[in-house]
Amino acid sequence: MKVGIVGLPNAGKSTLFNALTQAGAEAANYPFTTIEPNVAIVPIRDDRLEQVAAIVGASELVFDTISFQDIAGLVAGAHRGEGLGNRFLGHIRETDAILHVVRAHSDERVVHPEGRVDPLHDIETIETELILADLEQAERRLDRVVRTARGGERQAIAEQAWLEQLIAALQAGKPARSVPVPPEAGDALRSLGPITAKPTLFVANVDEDVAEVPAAVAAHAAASAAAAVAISARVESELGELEPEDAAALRAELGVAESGLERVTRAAFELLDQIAFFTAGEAKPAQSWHLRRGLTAWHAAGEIHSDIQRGFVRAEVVDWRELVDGGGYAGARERGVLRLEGRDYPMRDGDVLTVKFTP
Ligand SMILES: Nc1nc2c(ncn2[C@@H]2O[C@H](COP(=O)(O)OP(=O)(O)OP(=O)(O)O)[C@@H](O)[C@H]2O)c(=O)[nH]1
Ligand SMILES: [Mg+2]
Repeated sequence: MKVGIVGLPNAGKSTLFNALTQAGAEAANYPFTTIEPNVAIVPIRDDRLEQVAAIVGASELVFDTISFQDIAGLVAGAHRGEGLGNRFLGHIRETDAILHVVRAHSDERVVHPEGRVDPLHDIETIETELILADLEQAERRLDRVVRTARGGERQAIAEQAWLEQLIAALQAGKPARSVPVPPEAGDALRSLGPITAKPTLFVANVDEDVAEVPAAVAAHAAASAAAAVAISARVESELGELEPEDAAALRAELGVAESGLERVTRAAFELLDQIAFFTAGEAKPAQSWHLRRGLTAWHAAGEIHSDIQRGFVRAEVVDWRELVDGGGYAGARERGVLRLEGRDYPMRDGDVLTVKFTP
């Protein structure tokens, strides 16, 4: 899962990025990778997988990962190349979701590019830039598609119609997600990658002693089918520098049970409608995976390996808690909680899956 971070300059993007990355590094003894200084792949630590691994005697833990891409702040005019932000907009076209950091803390020592703290206004500034950037991209794409459509190719004709509708919507200040792609247009959405079609998570960067998302931000998120969480980037980055036990103790004192990384990951899973499932065996790695809700054991097999999907015979499925309570696979089988399922079984969050396949 790839998440791109956007926001105004000084909103707290890099502070949050660093905190998320550190939290990932500390959450698991896992070599998180920094591909570039501003891209981090962070393990999604999952307590359930740890318990499953222990009960089946797995050799190691391999957590599913989430990647974050930090970009420079966007300013008004970014789509025309103002500031540094424009250069980075291209990087986030390939992400699955947008994490929009908005300043909501009142620390006067931190300069606000427009000299006042107004989260809703800031959100609108960024959203306008993203819409304009998508507009420019869509117009460029239309030029190309029109030529193919003239040749009478059906998919290009459908794509052209969609692009024209999309351009009109963007010009009216509406996000790309408001214009659904007709099935005849095939991969049009993926090839354009409009930023304003991506699911969005707002992170209100709040004062240390605030736990709630500002009302205006919450209302805006609700109106645009987005999610919102309140996080103090500063607190998270300070916690990230402590030993894990000390950080946990301090968190308990502050009354925030989950780390910023856990909250962001949970919100991203919900936003993208993903579930987690596990694979684990004795003396083998125990691993966590994600899958879109509603997809089947056959799709899950494909996540693990294309050969396993191709040779799919049946699935053995057990809920992680029942596996742990049963003391492992043998116990779970005795209790009758280890089920045989076919390829169409819809996977559930927390399922432990073993695929039987013919190589
Ligand atoms: N008081 C307070 N200061 C913060 C918080 N988060 C970030 N800051 C400060 O705000 C300043 C800007 O933070 P960055 O994380 O660099 O902001 P950014 O969004 O990455 O900015 P650009 O990269 O310029 O777009 C730094 O001095 C941070 O220490 C916070 O939660 N509380
Ligand atoms: Mg930054």
